[in-house]
Parts: sequence; C-alpha cells; structure tokens
Amino acid sequence: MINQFLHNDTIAAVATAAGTGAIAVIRLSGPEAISITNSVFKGKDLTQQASHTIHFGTLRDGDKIIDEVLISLFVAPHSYTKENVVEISCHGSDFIVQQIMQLLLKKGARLANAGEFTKRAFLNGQFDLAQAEAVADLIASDSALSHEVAMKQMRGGFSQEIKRLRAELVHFASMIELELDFGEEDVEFADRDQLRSLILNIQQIIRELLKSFELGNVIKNGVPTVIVGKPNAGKSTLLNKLLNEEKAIVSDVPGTTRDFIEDEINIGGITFRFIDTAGLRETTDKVEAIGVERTMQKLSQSSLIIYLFDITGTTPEELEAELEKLNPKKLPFLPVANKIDQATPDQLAAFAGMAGLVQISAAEGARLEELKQALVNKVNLGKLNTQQQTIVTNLRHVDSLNKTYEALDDVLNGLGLGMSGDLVAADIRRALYSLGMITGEITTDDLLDNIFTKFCIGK
Ligand SMILES: Nc1nc2c(ncn2[C@@H]2O[C@H](COP(=O)(O)OP(=O)(O)OP(=O)(O)O)[C@@H](O)[C@H]2O)c(=O)[nH]1
Ligand SMILES: [Mg+2]
Repeated sequence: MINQFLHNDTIAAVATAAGTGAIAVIRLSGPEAISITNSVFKGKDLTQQASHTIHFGTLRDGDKIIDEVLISLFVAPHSYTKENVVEISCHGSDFIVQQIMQLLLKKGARLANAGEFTKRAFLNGQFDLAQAEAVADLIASDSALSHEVAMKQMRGGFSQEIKRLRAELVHFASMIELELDFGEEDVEFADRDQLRSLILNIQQIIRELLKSFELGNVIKNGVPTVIVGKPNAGKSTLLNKLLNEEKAIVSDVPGTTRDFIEDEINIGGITFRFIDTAGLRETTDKVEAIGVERTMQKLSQSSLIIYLFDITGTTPEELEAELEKLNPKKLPFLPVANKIDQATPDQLAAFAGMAGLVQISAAEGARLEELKQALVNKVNLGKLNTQQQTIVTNLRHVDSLNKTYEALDDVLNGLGLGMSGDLVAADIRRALYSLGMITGEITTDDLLDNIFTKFCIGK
C-alpha cells in the first residue's frame, strides 16, 4: 500500500508544545512539503538535497527574515508518514511559530488535523492500527510501566499475536469456503476436530489477553484509590502530604471536605489516583449529605480503599465494625491509623498486633514511606512480567476481543450441532472481522476518526 500520492495535499502543524521554549518544531507532510518549504527558505535548494539531511538557512516572507532555522529533510518513502516530510526547527517563540505557520499556509500547505500525521503513516502502511494507538499511549505515558507497555505495543508485540491468531483462522475459513465450491460432493477439506481445537486454543489466548487488561488498565489509567474515614480523621491532610501540595482544605472543623478532590502521583512506577472524600457520618447538613453520598459512590468505583482513622479516638472493635459496614463488596483495602504523634502508649498498643495496619502521622509526614510501600504491595504488580506477557491496555481492543470470543463460541456451537459449512464459515468471518478491527486490517472512517482525533495536532 506504499503510495506517496494517496493524499495529494500537504499538511503542516506545530509539533512541539505551545509556549516559549529553546526551539520549536514545525512539521510538514505531503507531496509539496519540500517545495513549499523551499519557496520560503534561503539557503541551499532543498528540492535537490538528499533524504535525511539537515540544512541551515533563513525563512523569509518576501524580504523580511522571520527566523534562522534548521531544516530536516525526509524524502518519500523514507519518513514517518512515508510521504515527503520536512521538519523546521526554529526559535521557540509562539510569535515566530505563528508567523512561519501562516507563511506555509499561504504557500499552499493545509493545517493538519489532530493525529493526521500518524493517520497518514497508518494508511501508508508504516504500521498497523494497534501500533498507531500505542504512539498516543507513548506520548501520554507517565510511569515506567506505562512507558514500557506502550513501547512494546508500538514495536508490534501485541499486533504480532493478533495477526498470528487471525492467520490461523483465515486458513480454516478458506478451507471451508473451498468445500462450499464443491457443493453437492460432500467433501471436507477443513478437519473439524482440528478446527475445534484451534478455536479452543484461540479462546484460551483471548481469555488471557482479556485478563491482562485488569493490569493494563491500572498501568495506563492508574489505580483509583479512595481515602475514606470519619470527619477529622486527617484524610485531606494525608492527600496533601502524598501529593506534596496544599490541594485540599484542612481544618479542625469536622465536615470540611464536601466534594471529592483527586490527583495522581507515581509510587514505585505505578500511578495512583488518590481521591479525598467527605468524611462519613450521619449529617443534617444538606451539602455535606450530598458529599457523603458521593463518597459512597467513589467507594464502589475505586480499586483500592485507604480507610483512615484517628487512633486517638478509635478502638479496634469500632474499627472492625466500621470496615465491615463500609466494604460489603470486600474491595482491597488498607486500614491506616493516623495521628500517632498524639497517641498514648496504650492507644498504640491496642492496635499493635493488627495485621496489615499501617500507622502514620499525616500532619508530620511520619511513616509515609511505609504507607507507600503497603500501597504498592496491595496492587501487587510484582508478579507481572511486562517483558514476556502481552498486556492489553486499550478498551477498544477489549471490545474487539470480546466480540471475537463470542463469534468463536458460535463457531463451536455450530460445529457441535453439525451445521453446514456456509454457516460455520459466516461465524468464522465474524471472528476475523473483530480481530481485524484491532490491527486495522478492517477499518471504517468512524473508527479512524475516533482514534486519531484523540491525538494532539502535529502528531
Ligand atoms: N496531631 C495530628 N493532627 C492531625 C493529623 N492529621 C490531621 N490532623 C488534624 O486533624 C484535623 C482534621 O484534618 P483534615 O485533614 O481536615 O481531616 P479530614 O479527614 O479531611 O476531615 P473532613 O474533611 O472533615 O472529613 C486538622 O486540624 C488537622 O491538622 C496528624 O497526623 N496528627
Ligand atoms: Mg477533608
């Protein structure tokens, strides 16, 4: 599918983030990328230069010099998009960048849409759809693990696995379709037992991939960790300490926090999304009551609960009862005793033997490292081997895998009932269709729009 003229317009966009920086990069892609740049460039004749070369010169609007720049040339098909690509490195002022952009648009370039460079790269066969999506994940990656998983997907690990499954199914689909050509003669080219065991095998692999999404989701989106407890337990104080920022209001008035407040931090390579909530109590205050309601909602949506209590005002029995009441669904939780700085030796001793309990002073920031370690242990990514295991991180892929699985169930049922080849073939094709959606062998305009508009402009 290599065809540099698949798109006949030339797109341009700023590839670096807005704001003042040392340099900024403007990128062009399309048949006229080099000639348009050349028309405003004073230096060597860019149309005569080899691919992968860099040229110093000035960009001019008529006689006016806009900037001194470096031009990187990538001649089709040896570029990210497989089209002619130019990258202009200019000085990082928004004003200069806008002047250059206007000049390029005046000379015939079109402003690129979000993700359009990567979309062109995909359409021109540079990589498949799952790899293109990984480019966005890579840009968004904010922890060692999310980076590692995105990098692996971008380099094609996940795609290989899907393509292998698909190729095996294609083989059977074509054998069955061959039978259909023979019509009356009652031949079986596709060995039904072999087909059945292949499908069971593929389903097993799909189950593992789907299971990996639990982790994949954590890696990509972080672990939603809700901090709950009675009013004045010190929840907001703890949130602020964890974030190292005065994010939530702290006061000695019980019922200070009404809405939930959340932010992310990275602990030991894992992103935790901490959510501070309104303290739990019966209240007649209308606003606070809504806050408590929301706390209960957040509680059911989170993956991990920190139950924070004031050790100076709580007995072990009260704690047990509270946890029982709060967590009927038995979500993973971490009981945390706060205000040990003010606790009497008796109060500390009362909780000393309690398994899994962490004791801290949020106000003094004491023993926070222990708390962090306990959080990491709870998520337990220790078992994870990101090197070997393929991890699904994308909801769209999960959806396609589920649909594939269902279609394969139908194939198995069909085989069990001795259904005719054309019906079995139709179910296999349905499975192929869903699998093909992942890597982009099958695409629709809507699907592509959906994926690429989530990219930033210039990528
Ligand atoms: N001595 C001591 N006081 C603390 C500690 N942590 C919090 N406090 C105090 O406890 C009071 C309540 O703290 P907050 O963080 O507002 O408590 P909260 O759990 O968010 O309370 P609500 O938002 O009302 O539910 C404040 O006066 C804090 O300074 C601690 O570790 N030791
Ligand atoms: Mg609070």
